[in-house]
Amino acid sequence: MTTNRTFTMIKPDAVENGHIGAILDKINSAGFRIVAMKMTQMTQRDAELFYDIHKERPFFGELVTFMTRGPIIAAILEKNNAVEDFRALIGATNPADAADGTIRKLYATSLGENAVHGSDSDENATIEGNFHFSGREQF
Ligand code: FUP
Repeated sequence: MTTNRTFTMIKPDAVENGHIGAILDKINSAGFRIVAMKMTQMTQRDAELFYDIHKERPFFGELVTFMTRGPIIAAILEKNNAVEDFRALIGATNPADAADGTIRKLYATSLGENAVHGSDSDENATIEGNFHFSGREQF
């Protein structure tokens, strides 16, 4: 398993608000190489599976509704220490707690609509990348 990759989504709020370009610029400027990228829209089933770990949480329904309401950018990123460095770049889950200069501080609107996803482990980076990019694509 590679340990120098992470998986991200630019979520529907950030796409709607016109932040794709600015967020990709932050990602590139921080030294991440974009290995694979696409614009797509998650189905309800996709979102339920992707966030299966949260299915018992009270916000699950809202999370699925939000993540399916418009297109997202899904991407696999490469850099040394990718998972940890990307989590630092995006900031805390709640933008109110995110450090200055982080992507969520700059572009997220709320805890529920927080602009970007970043994998929380090497294992999940692989699972989530495979979820969005089929084995037919080579990268
Ligand atoms: P993160 O790893 O920072 O993306 O955060 P989590 O995996 O804990 O949560 C996934 C998504 O669920 C968040 F991006 C937003 C949503 N969420 C809520 O809406 N309310 C909460 O209390 C926690 C998470």
